[in-house]
Amino acid sequence: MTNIDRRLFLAALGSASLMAAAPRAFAQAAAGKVKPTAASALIVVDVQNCFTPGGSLAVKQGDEIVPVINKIAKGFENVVMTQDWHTPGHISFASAHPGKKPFEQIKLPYGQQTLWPDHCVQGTDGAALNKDLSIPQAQLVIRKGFHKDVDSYSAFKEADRKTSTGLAEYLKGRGINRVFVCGLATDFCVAWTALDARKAGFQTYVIEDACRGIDLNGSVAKAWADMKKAGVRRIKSDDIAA
Ligand code: VGL
Ligand code: ZN
Repeated sequence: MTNIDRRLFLAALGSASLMAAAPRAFAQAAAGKVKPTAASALIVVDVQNCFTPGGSLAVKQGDEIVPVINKIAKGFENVVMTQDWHTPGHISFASAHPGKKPFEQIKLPYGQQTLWPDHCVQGTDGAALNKDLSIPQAQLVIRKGFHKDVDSYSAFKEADRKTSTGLAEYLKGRGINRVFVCGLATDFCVAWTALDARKAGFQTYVIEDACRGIDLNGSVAKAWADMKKAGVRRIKSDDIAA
């Protein structure tokens, strides 16, 4: 048999006996679904009360991702969650800068900083994880943004772009080489986490229907463009094999 013959033969086999024998497995392979393994981790970013409707920095429809994430998480042995965890009077709060309003920008020693309403203050109800998240196997909750003078959108590196949260080291130490990122908000903590995951050498997927964005001046479109350029793979929850 030539290679072409073999391919035709296999294609014929696939559409007949193989599909009849194992329709589900075949459908998944054919659709190119990605299957989480023991070397994969799901990173659930900032699904906290402040970021869902009713919260102080509410992301539109932020609560709609909770059932989607719960469903995806069932396929993952390894799950890490993050929690934005600011000091009172944190440098990222507009209230810490007299005369400034939320969503304005300022220049800080480490670069440009968007100012936010007070949110996710350590130990408050707003900083708690959404009560409907149901991921009992989650192994680690990594808190970030707890240095008063430095913000941290990324789960890996603080906004000074130097200080590590320890997450890359943790994941690598556990033999994980592929991460799937979801949560809030697409254009800030999710995108920065995905971009830093790429920089740290992880194969990186972002699950678009398990994220929602804030969208300041086109920041969601820009985040997707930056992620694409960095080699982040954009998928939907349906692309993950159960
Ligand atoms: C976030 C703004 C400020 C986020 C956190 O989780 O995306 N955004 N702090
Ligand atoms: Zn924050």
